[in-house]
This record gives sequence, structure tokens and C-alpha cells, in this order.
Amino acid sequence: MGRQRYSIFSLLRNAVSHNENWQQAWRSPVPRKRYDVLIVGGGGHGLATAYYLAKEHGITNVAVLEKGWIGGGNTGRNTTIVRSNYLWTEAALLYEKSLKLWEGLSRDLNYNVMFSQRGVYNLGHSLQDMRDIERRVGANRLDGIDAEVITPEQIKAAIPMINISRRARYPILGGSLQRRGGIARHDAVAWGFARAADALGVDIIQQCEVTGICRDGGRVTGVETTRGRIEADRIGVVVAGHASVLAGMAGLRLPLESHPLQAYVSEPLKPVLDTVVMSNAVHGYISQSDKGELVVGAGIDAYNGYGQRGSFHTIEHAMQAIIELFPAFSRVRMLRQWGGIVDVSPDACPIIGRTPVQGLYFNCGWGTGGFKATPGSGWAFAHTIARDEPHELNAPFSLERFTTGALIDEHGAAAVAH
Ligand code: FAD
Ligand code: PYC
Repeated sequence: MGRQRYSIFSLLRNAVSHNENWQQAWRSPVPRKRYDVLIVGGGGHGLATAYYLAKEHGITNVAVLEKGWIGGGNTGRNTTIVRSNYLWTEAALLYEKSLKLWEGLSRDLNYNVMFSQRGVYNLGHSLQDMRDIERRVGANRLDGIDAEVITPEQIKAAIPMINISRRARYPILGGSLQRRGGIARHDAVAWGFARAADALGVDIIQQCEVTGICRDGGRVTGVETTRGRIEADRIGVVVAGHASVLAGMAGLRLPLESHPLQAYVSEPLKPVLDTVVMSNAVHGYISQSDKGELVVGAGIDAYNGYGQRGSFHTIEHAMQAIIELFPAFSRVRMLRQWGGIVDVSPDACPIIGRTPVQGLYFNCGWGTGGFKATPGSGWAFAHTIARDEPHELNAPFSLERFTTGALIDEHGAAAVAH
């Protein structure tokens, strides 16, 4: 797309030609019998991993195996909030690496991922919230990450529609602001990484479900799929909410729980909200998409499951919170609701690294917050697979931390309580 020259005439011609002149953004190859590296999962993280394997490490004999269509998992279901304001240095530096990659991503991929740095507000509704916010802002600044503590009046000045009344059920006592945070266009992220990876020689194979992981003793040898057996000595698994299922195929057990997480969008409105507002305490977060829809997210559903839907009371709760923050939105009609399955780890941090099976790597446990990490996660995972050792940015996020006890508790910054 970006490589084609556009004129008003070519736009018109393409508009009336029923796509017949459009170039394919990536190929649909028949899977080969063998690859150097297999990536299981064609979400943003898997596609980014394949892209950085090819771009940064020159490993191009790679296939991404996706059971459905690329970006059809959480990548296409999330509320696209991007920020790096995590509490502990280990996590903050990983998310900050990702944010820096976001800042150059459209240019790097030659594809507009519509990354919009419109700022992210995290609201505080109690004295304890405000103490936590102040602590986290201080920690972020020590790590060189932009963060500010702000007053209710500053919030009101920036977001005139917000309700800062002290008589609200959850009054706004202040908040934090990360100005470099924002949102991006989720499917463009999947498509941009897919197109760029394909251009470097990566095979993207959709409708190809991995049904088994083959081992020869302690090392991995390939996968069984709905399109036959494919061999490889190195396999990276990046399947978000289904990580435990894939781990089970290799005889491993991961410290993860899978939960539904819901979101919904309104009818399109004229521009009314030019930033992102999140409230951890009331379990609601909101932004406005470039199409005009209000994009609203909820807390996780408490039960475990793989059904990509959720329960009504969770939506109702989030809606009450949003309407209290923005009373004018009570008149807006909601259009669609959906759910995705998130993989929650005990310390609300990801697992990125080797497993006890030689050549088998897992990248999972991003829970409710992995979209923002898409480029950084792919970058670090590619390094780990290419070198068979973690980069210093993801070394603290190994599976071993659950036996050594070196946990990194990010429940406070995870934004959605779990
Ligand atoms: P996915 O995009 O889910 O990709 C995994 C892929 O693996 C899927 O396409 C799936 O089909 C495939 N797969 C599964 N099993 C197999 C198999 N056996 N064989 C082959 N393929 C398989 N994060 C943020 O940072 N900000 C947010 O605002 C945010 N909001 C969210 C809101 C909701 C409602 C949800 C559900 C999540 C949200 N998240 C958010 C989290 C974020 O979406 C995820 O952490 C992130 O997108 C995970 O990316 P991924 O590429 O690992 O997973
Ligand atoms: O991690 O910022 C986040 C987030 C917002 C909504 C869901 N996750």
C-alpha cells in the first residue's frame, strides 16, 4: 500500500473496481515441511516476533501459524491503550522500550498504525489511590518515564465533560497523566507487522491450528496442525488466553488463569473526548476512536473460561462508572459488546522466555495489558529465540521467578483489577 503511488484517479479507480486492482498485503503460502522457527499465534505479539526475528536477527525461514485469522484474538478485541507507567523498574523499562518502538512504528513498518499520543489519565478516588499514584509517578520519573500528578481542577480544564463533583459516589481526588501515552489502531498493528514480516520472507499461515507439540525427549521437534505436521527446532508460543492449553500440549503447566475481559463501543459521535481516561477503582476506562465511537472497557469477569463473552453485571458495573464520570454519556447508545480471553499471572506480569523443553519458548501472561507491549514484546521475544537467552529487558520475566520468588508485583499498574 505505502509503496504504491496514489493519486485522486487511482483512489477513484480502486473505489469502483471491487478490489480487483488491490495488491495483496501478504501472501497465503502453503506451509513448508520445515522451518528454522515456528511462531504459534498470529496476534500482534506473534507477528511482531516474526518481524523482529527477520529484521533484527536475519532469521527469515519463519512461519507464523494462526488458527483463525491474524489479529482475531485479543489484538482485535482490546481497547488499545498504550502507556508505560508501571511501578517497578523491571516492568517500566520493558513497557518503555515498547512505547519508544510505538513512537517510530508507522515509519518503521511503512504502515500507519494510527498511534495517537493523546495522553492517558489514571484517576484517583480515595486517599489510598492518591498515595499509590504519587508513589508510581515518583518511581516513573526516577526511571526516566514522563509522569505527572494532577489535580481535579487540572483534569476538568483538560476534559471539560468530566464530573469532578465531591458529591459523586467515587469523587475524583486527582490523578496521574502520562502525556506520551495514547491509543493505536489495533487491526492496523496486526496488518502492519504482517505485511512487513511477509516482505522479509516470513510465511503467515492462517486457518492453521496447532493441535500438538512434538518432543524428542527434552527438546522440541515440531508441531501437529490441522494442515499437517511442521518441523522446527525452535518454537515460540504467543497465544495469550490459550497459553495454558498450548503448554499442556508440551506437558508443561504454567502459573496462569484464563478470564474473559469485556469491552464495548457506542454509536459514532462527533469528537468529544481527545484523551484517554482510566479509573482502576471503578473498573472503567474510555477513549474515543477515530471513527467517533466511545470505546469503553470493563474489569475482568471473575470466573475462568474460554468463552469469548462475559457476564452482564460486569458491563453494567463499568457503564455505571463511566456515566458517573461523564453524566452526558448517559444518552449515548451502545452498539456492540465483546470479550477476549486474558491470561493472568500471579504477579500481573508477563512470562517471556525459555521453558524446561529445549527450543520451546513461551510469551504469555500479559493479562489485561499486553496490547501496549506489542512491539516491545515481539522485539524481546525475537532476541530470546534468536540467541536462546533472554535480553536484559525480559530476563526478569522468566518462568523461574515463580520458583525463586523474584516476583514483580504490578497489580496496581495493571489498570484492570485482577
Ligand atoms: P492475541 O491477539 O490473542 O493472539 C493470539 C493468537 O493465537 C490468536 O489470534 C489465536 O487465534 C491464536 N491461537 C490460539 N490458539 C492457537 C492454536 N492452538 N494454534 C494456532 N493459533 C492459536 N492491553 C493493553 O495494553 N491496553 C488495553 O487497552 C487493553 N484492553 C483490552 C481489552 C480487552 C477487552 C481485552 C480482551 C484485552 C485488552 N488488553 C489490553 C490486553 C491485550 O489485548 C492483550 O494482552 C494482547 O493483545 C495480547 O496479544 P497477543 O498477540 O499475545 O494475543
Ligand atoms: O493496560 O492500560 C491497560 C488497559 C486498559 C484497559 C485494559 N488494559
